[in-house]
Amino acid sequence: MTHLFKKMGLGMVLTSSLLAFAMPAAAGEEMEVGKVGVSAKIEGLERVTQKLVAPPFLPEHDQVAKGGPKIIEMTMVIEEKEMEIAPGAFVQAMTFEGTNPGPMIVAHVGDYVELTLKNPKTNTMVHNIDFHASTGALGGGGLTNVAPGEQVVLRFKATKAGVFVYHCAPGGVMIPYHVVAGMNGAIMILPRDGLKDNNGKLVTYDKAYYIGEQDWYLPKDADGKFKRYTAPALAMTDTMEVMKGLIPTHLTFNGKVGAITGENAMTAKVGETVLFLHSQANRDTRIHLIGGHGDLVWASGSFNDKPETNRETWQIAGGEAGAAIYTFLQPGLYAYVNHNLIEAIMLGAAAHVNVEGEWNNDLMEQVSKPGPIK
Ligand SMILES: [Cu+2]
Repeated sequence: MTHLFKKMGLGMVLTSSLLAFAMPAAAGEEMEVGKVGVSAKIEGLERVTQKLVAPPFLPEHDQVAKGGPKIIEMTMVIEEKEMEIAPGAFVQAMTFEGTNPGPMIVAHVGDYVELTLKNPKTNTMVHNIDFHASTGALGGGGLTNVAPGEQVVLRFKATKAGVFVYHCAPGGVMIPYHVVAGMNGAIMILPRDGLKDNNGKLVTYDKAYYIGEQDWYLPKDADGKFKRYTAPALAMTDTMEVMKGLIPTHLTFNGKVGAITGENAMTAKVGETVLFLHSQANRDTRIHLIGGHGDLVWASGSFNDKPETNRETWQIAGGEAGAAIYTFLQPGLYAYVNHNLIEAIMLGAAAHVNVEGEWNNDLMEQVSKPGPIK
């Protein structure tokens, strides 16, 4: 890594301690766990390849598992890229599969998730992945450090049902830096027999959406304009100064202010049940569907626990993903927001759902149009 930083003229900028953080030990150097090998338990299990898709969509999946546990294989390519997160606001983003958030992965309890993680040599940094859904070795982070030009394969057993964050965690200050550069996503581990409502009854959804909320910390120049950089390492010192203030300059749902609005708004029909999955890898949030409710809410994301019912707003802790189900009863435009409304409207944490169908006057009616006070 040192030569990479030098190549970018950073030898003078980075302190030696920062460089030490930037250079985690290679996988396997530090711990005597997770050695390459074949576990007898997985022999004979069916292997399926999951084709990952860009959020807010989910990969094809069964809500109730068919057959026994499987090995679910997928590949993620790490992409360092410049992204415009709001008009004129550019970041040196670090991503799984080129999107913020990274793609949603779906498996069932008992399945094995087998990820091939590729860090192309065109990248400049060491990356890895910490799955909050997994057990051991820093969530897999200790076994997946890959330098540019390397790939690694990690397999873990899905033992806990729920929605969980995954994120890059390559050591020291690189952990928050990579996470707030966009390098996070989520995985949903469904119970084999599907989701259950508060009475233990099977509940299914007609469609599902994944919203990844991201806090960004963009440095400004002397004129108050957002600064633009040419590499993640070059943006680091300035960005960390903003990060230390803990107040983001932007909050996005799926990588760009307004990403899930207009033509890209979520859609539903009256009578349809929609599962909303929401992750925030770094910072607390609170989700509200303006004009609707959370019929069933797993704010912590744990499907082992009974969902709460009829919530108006649900809090999702930083480093956690949550789930909510709502059956739409009225047509029209719904706003799906972080209900700190300053964060929603002024920083960007808002999305839209367009719902088609017939209006129900019993639920709401404009009895008389706005007019002069009588
Ligand atoms: Cu990374």
